[in-house]
Amino acid sequence: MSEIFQGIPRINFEGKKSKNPLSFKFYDAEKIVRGKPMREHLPFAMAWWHNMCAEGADMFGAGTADKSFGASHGTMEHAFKKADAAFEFMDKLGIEYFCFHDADLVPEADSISKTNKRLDEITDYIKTKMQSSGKKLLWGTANLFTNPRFMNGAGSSNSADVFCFAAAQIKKAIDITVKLGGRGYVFWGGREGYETLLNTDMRFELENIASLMHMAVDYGRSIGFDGDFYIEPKPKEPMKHQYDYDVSTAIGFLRQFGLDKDFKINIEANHATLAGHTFSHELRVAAINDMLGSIDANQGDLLLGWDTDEFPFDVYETTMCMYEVLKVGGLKNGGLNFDAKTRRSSRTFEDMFHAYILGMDAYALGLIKASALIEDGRIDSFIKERYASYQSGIGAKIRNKEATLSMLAEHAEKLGSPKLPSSGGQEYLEGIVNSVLFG
Ligand code: XLS
Ligand code: NI
Ligand code: NI
Repeated sequence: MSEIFQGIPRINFEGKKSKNPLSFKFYDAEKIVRGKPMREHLPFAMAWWHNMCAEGADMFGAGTADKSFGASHGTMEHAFKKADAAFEFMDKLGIEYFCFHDADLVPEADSISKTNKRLDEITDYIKTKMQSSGKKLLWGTANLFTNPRFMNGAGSSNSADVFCFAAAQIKKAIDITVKLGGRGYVFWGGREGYETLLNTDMRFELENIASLMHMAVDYGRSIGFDGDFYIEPKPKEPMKHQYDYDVSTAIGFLRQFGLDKDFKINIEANHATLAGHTFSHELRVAAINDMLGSIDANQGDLLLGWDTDEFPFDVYETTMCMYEVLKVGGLKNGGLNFDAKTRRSSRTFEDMFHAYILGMDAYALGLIKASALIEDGRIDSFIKERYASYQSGIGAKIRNKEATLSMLAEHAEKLGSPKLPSSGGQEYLEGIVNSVLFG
């Protein structure tokens, strides 16, 4: 098989002084951090859709990049070429995992059974490539938003036929995920949401989405899928309101419909900021609910109100992300999927490599710095001290659920006027972060 990314060598770690753009400055796969090699802390995944398919088209202009890989678009030959490109790409970068939608792998045929045959063919091929390269599938999913039939959503569609079509696609996407040993299956809401409440029965739609997810879980478990199902929250875009608005909303939904044992959350950095939260906030909400599953590791532009899916470079953000990940003891079945695309004018193959090197190095730095923050220990001890009034006396009674409202009122009466709480220390703590990052 001929080399696709000609002139691009295997990317090696050369250290922070290197000026070679095709080398890692911080990502050193085998380097041990907190007892584990970096590659285990950072299970990087390549997103098939942005990397192998997207050619830079946006709402205002056509594509600028050529990802035909020498084949014609819309053919199975192209599908195979994309697979060749994907494996060569992962190999050159030392990326262990990948993620896909069904529609990223093959062009859709005029019936679901013909599309499914194409999926069988391509996944046979991908499976052989996985066996010879050791690459693994992080998660699979179904694209239930691009085809016009999904204009009103999939599980939330007003058409029962469309609902069935979505079910058929999910069934096949779970089949191929299991066939390739995938560790996860994602539901990003796509068009599950509404444009106007005037035409929407919200309760009805939410119930239907939950039924579809229950059927997916039952089916997946029946064919031996023992990985995690994920919801990937996003507040808006393409719909005015997306039902899986943010982590809290998704967890509420999962608990309401009894799906919380099988599902975790796949958190995307750019979706967090679209929801008006920090990335860390979303990670923390998932973490405290034991729902931190996997991460779509991109970043947005705070001046743009949409999902720009940029490659992450902001080390402050990657540090705070890895801080949350280390605190929960790492991602179990999850990984760091670069659901990110190069900018429209970064149109060459070389740009794709620069982008992944940027993202992988940003996360390696984040890991190193987050680990240093934890070892430094000042933040942890500040937090412990901050809540010290609950360690004994009336505070301990509150924590142990031994207190009654009258007991507390009595305590308050004796106090006269309580002392003001201790300082929040924000500036002190921010200074610690900077000294660990740049000291
Ligand atoms: C879109 C989503 C999508 C999911 C997978 O905004 O991020 O790419 O990750 O369907
Ligand atoms: Ni996104
Ligand atoms: Ni995503």
